[in-house]
Amino acid sequence: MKEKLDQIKEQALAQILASDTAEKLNEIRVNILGKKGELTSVLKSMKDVAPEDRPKVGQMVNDVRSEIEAVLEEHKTKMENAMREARMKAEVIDVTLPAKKAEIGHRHPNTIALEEIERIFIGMGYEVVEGPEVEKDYYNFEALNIPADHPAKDEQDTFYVNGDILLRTQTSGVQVHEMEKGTLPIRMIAPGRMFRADEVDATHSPSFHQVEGMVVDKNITFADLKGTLAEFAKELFGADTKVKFRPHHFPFTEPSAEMDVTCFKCGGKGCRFCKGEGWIEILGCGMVHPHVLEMSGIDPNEYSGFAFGVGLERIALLKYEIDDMRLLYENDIRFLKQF
Ligand code: 2NM
Repeated sequence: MKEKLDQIKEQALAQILASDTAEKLNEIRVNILGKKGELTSVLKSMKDVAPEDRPKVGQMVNDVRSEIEAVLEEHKTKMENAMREARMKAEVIDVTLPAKKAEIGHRHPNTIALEEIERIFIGMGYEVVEGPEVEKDYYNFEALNIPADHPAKDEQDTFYVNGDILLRTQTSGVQVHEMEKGTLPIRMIAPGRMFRADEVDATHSPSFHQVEGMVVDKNITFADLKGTLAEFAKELFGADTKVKFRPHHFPFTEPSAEMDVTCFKCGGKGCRFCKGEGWIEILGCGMVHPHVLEMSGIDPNEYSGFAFGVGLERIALLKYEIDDMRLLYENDIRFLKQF
């Protein structure tokens, strides 16, 4: 009996020391100490032991059991410690490593210019209004005094969804929508994207942005237009900026003009930046055509208005001295971060 117990013990200890996972240890525990385990079966065979020897044998079995349990427990603790240590080693943080930089973006030059323009007009009491990029022919052309056979429609007869619906070629439709609401007076700017069938080069793109503006009220005159746009130019390009208006033609305004500002590099003397002119063209403007007011339900005998349109990219290129419009559309963060 003693040999049998010793053999069980030796075998158990060898198995325990050789096992390297909690599962294996548990398996050993069940195989030896469990209900159907080897040691338990020795207890079950006690009936074959002489009654006077039973206490001694029982004591021997219990001793072996205790010893195996102790070694099991000890090995389990050792294994757990080793595992924890390995995990800690794997999780070590090297605080001397350079941190990962969070790459945050940068506002686009267009956005910076737009926010500046919005700030100026909001300061003068204007509302910022947006409208659809996909527009009806009526709002893009007809309501702006550009009927189907008008020569001005030719060059803007560009991206059509169908015969009646198109990608807007100007943001003026937003002004028409606003006039149709019939709430007067109107003081608004309409920034947004527009589309023309232009080839890509340093100064052209088939998709670009405009900020148009419009005021409609009683007794609005060309003097209001001049005062407002002169103030706008001073705010945008500096207090010393002077403006000049040259006659022009737009179908939706009468009279119409283009506005130049004194070159903010040379102050008007003429330099490379303004190509020796001293002046830089920045926007188109005019008094809203009476017929345009009328078509949108406003009585031109009671109300008058002025309107203007600025190319946003043109302002961004000028203000930040960027010499190629294509740079604005590449979204290279190294380029954008300069402004
Ligand atoms: C420009 C130039 C001149 C303009 C006119 C209107 C409206 F809706 F009142 F008729 N909106 N925008 C206008 C006038 C736009 O862009 C160069």
